[in-house]
Amino acid sequence: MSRVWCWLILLGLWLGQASAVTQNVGLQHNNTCVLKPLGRDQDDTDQIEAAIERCGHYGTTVFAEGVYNVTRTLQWDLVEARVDLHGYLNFTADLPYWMDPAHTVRVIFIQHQSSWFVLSGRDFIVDAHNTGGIIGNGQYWWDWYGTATRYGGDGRPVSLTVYRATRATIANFRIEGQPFWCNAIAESRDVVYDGMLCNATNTNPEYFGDNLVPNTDGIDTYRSDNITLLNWDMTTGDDCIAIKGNSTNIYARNITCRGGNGLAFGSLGQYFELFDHVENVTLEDTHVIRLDPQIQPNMRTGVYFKSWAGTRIGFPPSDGGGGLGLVKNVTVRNLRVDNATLPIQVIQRSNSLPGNAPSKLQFVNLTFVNVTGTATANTIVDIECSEAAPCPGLVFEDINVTVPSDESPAYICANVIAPQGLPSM
Ligand SMILES: *[C@@H]1O[C@H](CO)[C@@H](O)[C@H](O)[C@H]1NC(C)=O
Ligand SMILES: *[C@@H]1O[C@H](CO)[C@@H](O)[C@H](O)[C@H]1NC(C)=O
Ligand SMILES: *[C@@H]1O[C@H](CO)[C@@H](O)[C@H](O)[C@H]1NC(C)=O
Ligand SMILES: *[C@@H]1O[C@H](CO)[C@@H](O)[C@H](O)[C@H]1NC(C)=O
Ligand SMILES: *[C@@H]1O[C@H](CO)[C@@H](O)[C@H](O)[C@H]1NC(C)=O
Ligand SMILES: *[C@@H]1O[C@H](CO)[C@@H](O)[C@H](O)[C@H]1NC(C)=O
Ligand SMILES: *[C@@H]1O[C@H](CO)[C@@H](O)[C@H](O)[C@H]1NC(C)=O
Ligand SMILES: *[C@@H]1O[C@H](CO)[C@@H](O)[C@H](O)[C@H]1NC(C)=O
Ligand SMILES: *[C@@H]1O[C@H](CO)[C@@H](O)[C@H](O)[C@H]1NC(C)=O
Ligand SMILES: *[C@@H]1O[C@H](CO)[C@@H](O)[C@H](O)[C@H]1NC(C)=O
Ligand SMILES: *[C@@H]1O[C@H](CO)[C@@H](O)[C@H](O)[C@H]1NC(C)=O
Ligand SMILES: CC(=O)N[C@H]1CO[C@H](CO)[C@@H](O)[C@@H]1O
Repeated sequence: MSRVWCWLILLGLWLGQASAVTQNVGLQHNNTCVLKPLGRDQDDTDQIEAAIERCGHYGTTVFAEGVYNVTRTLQWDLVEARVDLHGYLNFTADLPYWMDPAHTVRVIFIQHQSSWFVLSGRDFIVDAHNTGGIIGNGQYWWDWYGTATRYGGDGRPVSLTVYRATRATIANFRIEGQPFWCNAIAESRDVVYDGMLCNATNTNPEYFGDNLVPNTDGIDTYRSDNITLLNWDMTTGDDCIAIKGNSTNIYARNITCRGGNGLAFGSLGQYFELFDHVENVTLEDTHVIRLDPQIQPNMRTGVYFKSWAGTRIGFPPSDGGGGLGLVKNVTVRNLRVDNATLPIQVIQRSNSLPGNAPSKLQFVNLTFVNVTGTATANTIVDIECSEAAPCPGLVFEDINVTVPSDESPAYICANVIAPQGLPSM
């Protein structure tokens, strides 16, 4: 017997449910599908697909609490729909299966990243109520690689990919143990994430003291406009938020980054044939926290901007460079760093070798307001813009970071165009 129960509910009840959310979801249909986990050793993938097929357009899908066994990719096309994901989608800990390129999808253009779960469509809400989301079985993946080098685009799947989505909300979502990037959003617009937890924490003592979890970025944004990130708690070994090419009108507030590389813009300029345009980004009330070094030794930057050099070396996904671009009007306000290595950085030579041409990708009008906390070294601001594209319009206001007591704070400013009346540096 099928464990998917679908039935029609009264319009009044539908309105009652819809009013609890902030988005305008249409009312053409009113299907509701309810699922519960099939239980031990059963595969839930079929019933999940059937429910989304039936209720993913103009309907509601309710997952009861519990753990759902997912054994292959999920691609949800949602239109004027709601999903209440009270439980967890457990993507099997079967690395050889997922690493077979035939078993994931490659909708993310940049670095040809792979995905096992893709949300697309328009006017939808996925609410995991802080009791559900994704189990990524990350420990299995991290142990598998151990300290071996990983490569971007090698097929490790992004946990939650939002692709070609418009007017969507993802709420109260938990991702436990992302093997690779926790989230990616690509080719989407008008999307709000409110409440997101990602946790890549190694618990295997064999690797204590190592960063076993590289590439476990909180989110990468690409070719997307008007994206809001609220109330995020990220434990990672890499970038907490990575704003990549053609991300515009991005707003983030109340973001906690535990371990990793902090807030990132980039890398940009990896594709020599593409222009990376980033404009209107505000990140506020962000907090970067160093973890126990046995668990995560890395807490590199508070916020940093990175571009590839002007010379291309190889091709993406792993290599590249030589791309043009413009990043303008970025505000980072109320950033607190707890023992970050370097609170603020601009660096334009990812992967660069001596003698490579300087980057022509330019950073313009970056504003830093109210940056507080502690740093583990004495350089608290390191701005190394490219001599081929010096940075105008940098503003620093209320920067108050404490350095180790026996040192005095230092600043590096290279290729910065000073405001009128002051000498450039
Ligand atoms: C998931 O489903 C597969 C296929 O039926 C099964 O072999 C496996 O034991 C299930 N896993 C869990 C955790 O139930
Ligand atoms: C998720 O599935 C894996 C097997 O793929 C299993 O080992 C693990 O216990 C499951 N997690 C939960 C919380 O059920
Ligand atoms: C940005 O997206 C939000 C959420 O979908 C929407 O309410 C808002 O109108 C959008 N802003 C613009 C300028 O389109
Ligand atoms: C992340 O997971 C680790 C290990 O399970 C746990 O100790 C830690 O409290 C979790 N962090 C958050 C913020 O939930
Ligand atoms: C910030 O986000 C966290 C979840 O990461 C939440 O628990 C907390 O209430 C939020 N704080 C504010 C002021 O909204
Ligand atoms: C960004 O948008 C511009 C203008 O539409 C386009 O020329 C460029 O190729 C895009 N870059 C990327 C990385 O998609
Ligand atoms: C800069 O971006 C912010 C939003 O992040 C916006 O409110 C402001 O109007 C933009 N300023 C300019 C000059 O475009
Ligand atoms: C940036 O914000 C300004 C002010 O709101 C707006 O005029 C401009 O169109 C925005 N830029 C982009 C790329 O959306
Ligand atoms: C930062 O380092 C200081 C000095 O080593 C230590 O006392 C403090 O607990 C650290 N804070 C965090 C959040 O790691
Ligand atoms: C500066 O940021 C901190 C949090 O990082 C906040 O508590 C404080 O109120 C902010 N100060 C101002 C003047 O906004
Ligand atoms: C940078 O900001 C200044 C002053 O706010 C403004 O005049 C200028 O047009 C901005 N530059 C760009 C490239 O947006
Ligand atoms: C009460 C109500 O609006 N019922 C509608 C539910 O949706 C079906 C189509 O899926 C309509 O035929 C009903 O009128």
